[in-house]
Amino acid sequence: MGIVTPGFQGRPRSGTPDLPPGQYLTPDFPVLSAGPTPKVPQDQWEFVISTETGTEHRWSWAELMALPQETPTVDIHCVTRWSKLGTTWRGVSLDTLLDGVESAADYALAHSYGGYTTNLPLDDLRDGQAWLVHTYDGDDLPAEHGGPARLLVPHLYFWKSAKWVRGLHLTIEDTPGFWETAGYHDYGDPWREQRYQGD
Ligand SMILES: Nc1nc2c(c(=O)[nH]1)N[C@H]1C(S)=C(S)[C@@H](COP(=O)(O)O)O[C@H]1N2
Ligand SMILES: [Mo]
Repeated sequence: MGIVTPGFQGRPRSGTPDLPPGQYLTPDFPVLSAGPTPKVPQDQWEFVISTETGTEHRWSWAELMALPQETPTVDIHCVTRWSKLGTTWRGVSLDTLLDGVESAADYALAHSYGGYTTNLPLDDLRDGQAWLVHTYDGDDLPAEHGGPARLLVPHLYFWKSAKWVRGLHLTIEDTPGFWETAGYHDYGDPWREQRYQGD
């Protein structure tokens, strides 16, 4: 795009330009969990990326903390219509974790302690778009918000940000997760209001 038209806005106008269609702002931080909160001590915690060939890459808590850390400030959007702008987290970029993982896979199925799953295209976890976070607003991530660590993929609806995440399965074929199997959209772009299958 070489020409900038004065006043042109790529996104539909609404009261708040950072708010996707159909969303409202909340100052709170609601808790949305489909089951009980698993308690995972840091010394028993591990994160595993397994590839389509069965190769496994593992990180202990100490190994995760030894990796380069980032402090993203991002907007989050839940499919139940609340959005929260400017949330600050700390954790490791998925670029760092995927670096050195050899795979021909196009998809990732995130799975959590407690059994929750959610699927994403692998490309959506790359290029500074996703993190494995352990800190929210300067404090340890509270268990109800996914501590010890959760996925943070803010450009998709927040159900894609698996709490208590324990690993990623990299797969050639797309495999729907918990909410996707229940009728939620496979991809979940808030700016295109991809809430449910068929949106
Ligand atoms: N393991 C797990 N991750 C999950 C969920 C869940 O029920 N279990 N809920 C998802 C949904 S629908 C949302 S909106 C966010 C809520 O995160 P929060 O409770 O920190 O606001 O977590 C997502 N990740
Ligand atoms: Mo949600």
